[in-house]
Amino acid sequence: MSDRRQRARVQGSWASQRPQRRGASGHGAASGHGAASGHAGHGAASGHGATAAPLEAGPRAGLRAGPRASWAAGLQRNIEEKFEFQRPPQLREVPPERVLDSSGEFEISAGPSGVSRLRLFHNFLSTEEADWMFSRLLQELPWSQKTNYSRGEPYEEPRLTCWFGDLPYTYSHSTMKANTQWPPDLLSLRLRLLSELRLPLNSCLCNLYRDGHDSIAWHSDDEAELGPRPVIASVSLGDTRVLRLRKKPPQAEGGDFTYSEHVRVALGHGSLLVMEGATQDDWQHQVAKEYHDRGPRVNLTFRTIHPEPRGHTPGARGRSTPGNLH
Ligand SMILES: O=C(O)CCC(=O)C(=O)O
Repeated sequence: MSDRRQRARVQGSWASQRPQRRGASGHGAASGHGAASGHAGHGAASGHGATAAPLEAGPRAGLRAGPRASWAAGLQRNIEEKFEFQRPPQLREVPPERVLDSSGEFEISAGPSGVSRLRLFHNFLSTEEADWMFSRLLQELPWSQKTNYSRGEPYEEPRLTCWFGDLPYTYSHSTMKANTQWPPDLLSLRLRLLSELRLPLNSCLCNLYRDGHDSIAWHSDDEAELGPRPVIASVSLGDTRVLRLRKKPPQAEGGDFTYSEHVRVALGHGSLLVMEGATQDDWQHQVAKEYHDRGPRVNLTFRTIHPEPRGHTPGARGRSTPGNLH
């Protein structure tokens, strides 16, 4: 018998074999098996038993029935295995990063601590205003490198900073002294923000990223002197850098940000980003180092510093990334 015909018969026997598994010895089965068993050298009746046995009695019966029946039984088992549906394990997906590229108001989360909101104004300053402000502030501000502390160890913050405000400001276990000598350009920008945003911004942390290697690590602006639900109004000048935000994971996840939501905003020359609501409670942000050329960038983060009821306690509540390493 040709191999093809033989396979057709074997398959036919399987087709009629199925009902028998519940105990019936149907005629269709007998005729099909008769032909197959004839080839194996048995009578019709024994042939029926021989092909039925491997299906019901396992591999030992297959041995009795000869190699072909055993092969058929093995194949039948494979077919049955194939049809067994197994639900794939539920894989937890990393949420895609949300990119904010147009000006507007964005609710980035809403939870027990409230709504976290970003407001982005790409052209808050005209190019002319931004160019003027950038060249003036780059030259005139008293930039210096701050020494921070992580687990008691000092490290140089990889950017230059200066501080303006009636009160001191402490972050990363190092204090910037009160400084009321506002340069006129910075003061006029603060007054413009006061009138346009109607926020009592009384202080400014100025940051200079000299090139792509300067950065600020993941943190929240959540120090005690910023009070509850701090608002940060951040004006950028110079080269574009990317600000990333990541949602703080629930406590049960033990500080693992793998599955946290992420938001990305490119902050260009003359842009204003306002972070408000629960953003500092529920999210962290960073400006990461970049490995291609970046020119200098000045970032002015206007904020409201509150007098602390029991006087200033440096680092009463710290930035929330342990170590805050860069
Ligand atoms: O440079 C920026 O855009 C962010 C600065 C910042 O997060 C900070 O100084 O707290």
